Amino acid sequence: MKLYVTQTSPFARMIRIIVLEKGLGDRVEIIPAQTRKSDSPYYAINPSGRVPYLIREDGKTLEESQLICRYLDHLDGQPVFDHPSGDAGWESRRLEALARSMMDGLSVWVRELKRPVDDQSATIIEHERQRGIRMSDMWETEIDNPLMQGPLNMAQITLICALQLELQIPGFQWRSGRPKLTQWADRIGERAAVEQTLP
Ligand SMILES: N[C@@H](CCC(=O)N[C@@H](CS)C(=O)NCC(=O)O)C(=O)O
Repeated sequence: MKLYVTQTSPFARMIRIIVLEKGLGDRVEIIPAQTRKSDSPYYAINPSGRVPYLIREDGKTLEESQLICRYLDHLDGQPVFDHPSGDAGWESRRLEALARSMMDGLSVWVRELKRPVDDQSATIIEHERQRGIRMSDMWETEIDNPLMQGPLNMAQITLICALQLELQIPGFQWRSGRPKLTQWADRIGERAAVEQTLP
């Protein structure tokens, strides 16, 4: 299989974590894509121009990080990142959605910072900075949830990829005054698959 990524995309990083966690390194070739450039040759491979993008062994193609994570997790018939059944499943989905919401906002912020300084919107940056503060406060409370403290799951993978966008966004200073979230991120950050996929 071929997996198209950029080294800095948090969405693509989630897939790279799954590849390592599931020991799929021999089956998935990771290929850097040139995104956000007019006439990029990548557009002939993926018309949307986005990453992550997976070309399966049967030639079918998949976009969207959640779908690709799920597909790769199910390849061996022993998924470990599926949501549990019943009430725990709703809780797990709720947490994943919150983490994803945070990542979506931070991705807008990163995208803005990558534009030429004169083209950047101070309004958008401030809007996303405020969202980042509110959501970091929320996670300082939610991080006590047993699903965030138990075995690695999609909510945890999404949240660590979002929080570690601190490496790409100098203004995203979420650690100060949030000791529980800091301790959690430092612990998850030591996991081999997380460490090895740092941007
Ligand atoms: N909802 C998508 C988001 C993917 C996405 O926004 N990828 C960005 C990189 S972080 C991208 O490829 N941007 C290039 C573009 O917009 O042309 C997912 O979860 O995979």
